[in-house]
Amino acid sequence: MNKKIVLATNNANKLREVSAILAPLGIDVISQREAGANCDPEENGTTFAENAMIKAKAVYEAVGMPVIADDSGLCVDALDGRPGVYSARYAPKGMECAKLLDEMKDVPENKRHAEFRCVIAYVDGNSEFTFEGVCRGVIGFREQGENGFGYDPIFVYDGRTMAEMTDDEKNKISHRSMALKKLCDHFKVE
Ligand code: ITT
Repeated sequence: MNKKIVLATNNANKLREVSAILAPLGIDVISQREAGANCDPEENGTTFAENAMIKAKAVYEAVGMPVIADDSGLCVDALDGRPGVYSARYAPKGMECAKLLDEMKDVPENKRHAEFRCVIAYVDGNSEFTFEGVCRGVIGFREQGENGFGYDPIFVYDGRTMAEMTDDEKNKISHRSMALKKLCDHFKVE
């Protein structure tokens, strides 16, 4: 794999996490803005893979160098997988945890399982691939922790929310790191 890669995202938190995961492998992650792409394509797919591909292709068209995109979200068992691909649009930014906690206020502790899913799409003009990562946990009963973003304050993994973890701790177990590991395994990046 090319050691310089553009990340197709407007989400600064994803950029920080992906850069930190790939930097130790010698892969230099550039933001789409740094690469000169000002893209925000409509994510009208019905799956994480479709939406990840839409974003990767739009940025590849603009920059002409290898691109990865991340489409991700939270799938809650008790809500039949919602909010899923609509996670970013489920509530106004900063309100997503409160809304989900309210929707789940009557769901008992043993029925609060959920998973974060992430699909990384890779496009370089010759080939395109998608890689999926999953991280299972449970939805807590209140927001805890200050780190991370999105649903991290209510997603409990091994007794702590992702917002209570350092970036390094989250990056060891996250859906994003699992998907990126598959990408690296595919390209045999050491
Ligand atoms: P881009 O499309 O520009 O990459 P986005 O934030 O809109 O940025 P998505 O469409 O993939 O990205 O939506 C993902 C949403 O799912 C994100 O906004 C969060 O609400 C949630 N999410 C995904 N990964 C998460 C994580 O690691 N921790 C907490 N919430 C996460």
